[in-house]
Amino acid sequence: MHLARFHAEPAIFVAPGRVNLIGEHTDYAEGFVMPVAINFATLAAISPRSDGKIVIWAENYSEEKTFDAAALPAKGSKHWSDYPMGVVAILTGEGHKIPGFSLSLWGDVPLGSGLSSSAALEVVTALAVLSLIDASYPGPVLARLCQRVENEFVGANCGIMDQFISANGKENHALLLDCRDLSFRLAPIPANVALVIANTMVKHSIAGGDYKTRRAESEAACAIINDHRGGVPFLRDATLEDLAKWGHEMEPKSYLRAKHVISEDLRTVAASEALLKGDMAEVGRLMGEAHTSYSKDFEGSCAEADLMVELANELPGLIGARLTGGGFGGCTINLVEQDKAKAFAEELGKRYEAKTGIKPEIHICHASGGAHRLS
Ligand code: GAF
Repeated sequence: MHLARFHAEPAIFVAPGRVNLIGEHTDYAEGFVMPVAINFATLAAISPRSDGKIVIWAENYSEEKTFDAAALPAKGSKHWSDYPMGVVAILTGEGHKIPGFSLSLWGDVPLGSGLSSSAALEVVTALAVLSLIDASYPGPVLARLCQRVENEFVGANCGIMDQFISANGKENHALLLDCRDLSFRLAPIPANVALVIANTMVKHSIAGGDYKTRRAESEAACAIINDHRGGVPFLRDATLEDLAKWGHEMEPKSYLRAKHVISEDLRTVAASEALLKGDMAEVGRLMGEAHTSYSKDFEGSCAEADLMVELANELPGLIGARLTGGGFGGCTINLVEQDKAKAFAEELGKRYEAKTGIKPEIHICHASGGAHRLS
């Protein structure tokens, strides 16, 4: 594809999407998350050009965009090219001189489904563009740069989770990340456990107002605790006792958002310990609690996702189910006994369609490695 279009042999890179097992809306509160890189990914093929242009072909949109490498846009324009061009802008801001190049992009991470197609696109572009100038960064630093693409160029106020797991995921493992210092530990996912991802087909976007509102509400609660006892710049530093003491001073919604975030951090660390011990029943139990908290206290779910979780809980083989990602739609993650996964996926799809009239996409996935060069 790249060779035929640009008449140049490319270097090829891949970066995965992700599913988060537990730890939702905790990353920007400097808390804990436990995502997994999945076998849906974005590929980038890159070759240098000598005319000073940046030409990007997006196979999924059948669209080509051309930019002048010497006159980069300063901000996004709500177009898919914001993600690759945001990477170029941030790397330029870091002092790299990025020459002209041709870039071909293709991906199978379902778009707008909460599986981090945008993070995969940023990370794969960063690897590709850095290869042009013989530069590289350690995975955690690369993730921070790509998060800045979202925050500073695209205008989405997200945390570090998605870029981090895309850059640093490990095959057959979940990654418990401390979003404060970016230290992490890997926990193996047992071979007899399948990751069944069920797309409600309700579109999800973190650029939308709900993500921002929830973040602001939880941060308002944090400010109240911090005013009382100091040392609480983020909800990561708050406790349930703090909430019990000062919750009555908070707007009711802020209180509930903070209750979710503080308790979610506790659940996420507990789930990682359970996973390390191979205690899958406990992991599943915590995922169930996390969904209830996400839905009832954080109000980050939607009727379709709640239904998908409820239906999953009726089926044989389920270990744990919850809505994954930024919320208000997208996918649920179901940990399912491997030998029951196929029947589980079929039955879940049927029952969901019967109740909603919507045909869901259900995928049996596995934990993949992080971003890397293919050739
Ligand atoms: C989205 C964001 F991009 C992440 O940073 C994270 O906040 C997540 O929503 C919610 O846990 O994926």
